[in-house]
Amino acid sequence: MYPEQFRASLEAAAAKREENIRYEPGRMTADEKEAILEKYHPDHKKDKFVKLAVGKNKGEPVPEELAGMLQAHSRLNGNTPDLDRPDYDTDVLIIGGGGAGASAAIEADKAGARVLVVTKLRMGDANTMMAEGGIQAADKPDDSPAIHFIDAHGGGHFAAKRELLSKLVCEAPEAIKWLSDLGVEFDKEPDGTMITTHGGGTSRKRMHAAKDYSGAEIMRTLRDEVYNRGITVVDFTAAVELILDTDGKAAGAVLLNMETNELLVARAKTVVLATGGAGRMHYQGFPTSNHYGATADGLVLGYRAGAKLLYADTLQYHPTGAAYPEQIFGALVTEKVRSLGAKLVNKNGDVFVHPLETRDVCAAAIIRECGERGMGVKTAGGAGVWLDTPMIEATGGKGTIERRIPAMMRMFDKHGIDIRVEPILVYPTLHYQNGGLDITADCMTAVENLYAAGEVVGGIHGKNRLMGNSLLDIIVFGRTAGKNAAEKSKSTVLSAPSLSHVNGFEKELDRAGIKTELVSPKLLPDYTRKVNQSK
Ligand code: MEZ
Repeated sequence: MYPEQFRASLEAAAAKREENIRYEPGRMTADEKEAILEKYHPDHKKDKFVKLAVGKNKGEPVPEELAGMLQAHSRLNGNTPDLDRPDYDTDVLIIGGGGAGASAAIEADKAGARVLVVTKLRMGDANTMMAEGGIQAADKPDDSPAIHFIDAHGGGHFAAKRELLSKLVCEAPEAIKWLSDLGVEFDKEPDGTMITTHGGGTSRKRMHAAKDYSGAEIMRTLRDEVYNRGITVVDFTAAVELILDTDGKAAGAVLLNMETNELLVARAKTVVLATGGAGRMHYQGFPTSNHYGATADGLVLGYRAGAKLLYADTLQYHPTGAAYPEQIFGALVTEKVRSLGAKLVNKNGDVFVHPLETRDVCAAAIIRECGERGMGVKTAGGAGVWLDTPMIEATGGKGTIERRIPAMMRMFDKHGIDIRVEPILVYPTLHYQNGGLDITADCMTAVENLYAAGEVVGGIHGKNRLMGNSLLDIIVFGRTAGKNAAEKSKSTVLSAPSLSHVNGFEKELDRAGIKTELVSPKLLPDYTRKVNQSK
């Protein structure tokens, strides 16, 4: 039930619904897209970025909040545990318990390696679990990996590392089969063929989904497989520094037991960073669709150890985060809602953008509508536009919402809003880190024996990712990282373990004149209310 203040606008949207259903909004030209991004997309707010003063990407801009973490002090604060007496000794250490970490663990275990997964929350507490709308793969007769490549490359502003994107799209059909064989229940027609839909920027219907909880279904299956294989998982244990050997190869990590604050040492022949994204950094004050632990930890660990970043200045703001009610502010409203026919309309009920423009363009259009144009619906937290969900029932038939997006229906129903009859108020929410650690196609970073997979990686999607290509990349690159880390561990002979890179980084901060009290990695967001101490 919406409050009275929205009534006139809701009535305007309802009055124009029939006309809006018939109306086909045009797509923007390339020039129009560039112009709207430049003016309204948060990535283009130059004053919100600072140039790094240390490390491999010195001189390059990153969000100011990220710069704070990349140029902060080590949590060890000179407190070095005894590296020669490890608490864990393994072949492959996997840091992160989301979809990429789980995929890597399964493949490394299959390859015969001893595997240890550490995760700062619980296995599966990850952005994978929060993904809703689906996973892309070109496995229908009218589609091909080449067409998938063209869609994703264009959507990412032709900035993707071609070898990474090519691997992503070519291995996508096999990734779907792997997941299906493991037990993921994808939506199917009665004859068993996969149901596929469009996402923003796709020229073919290649989104495979498990209703609107695709990520949860995938994570459930991967987590079961990890446990069924008997892989060792240590929950509530964060990595706070990587350990290198004296030759500079990755050789393990210093861990922090999040419950006891005890420091532990894990020795490993190879390490896979699968720490996920950064939504809880709340760049530029945006709300986020991300899980509680998404705090850019992997970027910090990798950067301090000498890995390179790629496109760390590009973030994805999902166009449709919930803008009302406040209890779910920023929560993901899946793009599948638009794939099924809902259009975006302003406070007067007018369609102002094609609903399946790429995410960056769509988000910029909403920001413009609510800002400069003054056509947003005012809320306590700012403004939003309507995502006209009743259009789905009107075009797809009664019952489509309950059948295809039941989680959305439930999320709003809890707050007295029936999305079958009333639209949803939305505004962009911080959703994905396009940039991250630079890797080769075998998932190795610039640090030998340090692999990376999943959202911590940059360059697979260029400067903007299409829907459903992230659930895909955690599988494709997670599996590759696991296989390669296991293989490499067989021939790896480590020299003495060392944290000298941590001391070296501290000296670099000092030489650059950086004065900060911040320590990193952040590990968890801080939502404590800051009270004015002088009162
Ligand atoms: O890939 C994503 O980010 C995704 C599937 C999100 C969504 O809108 O459902």
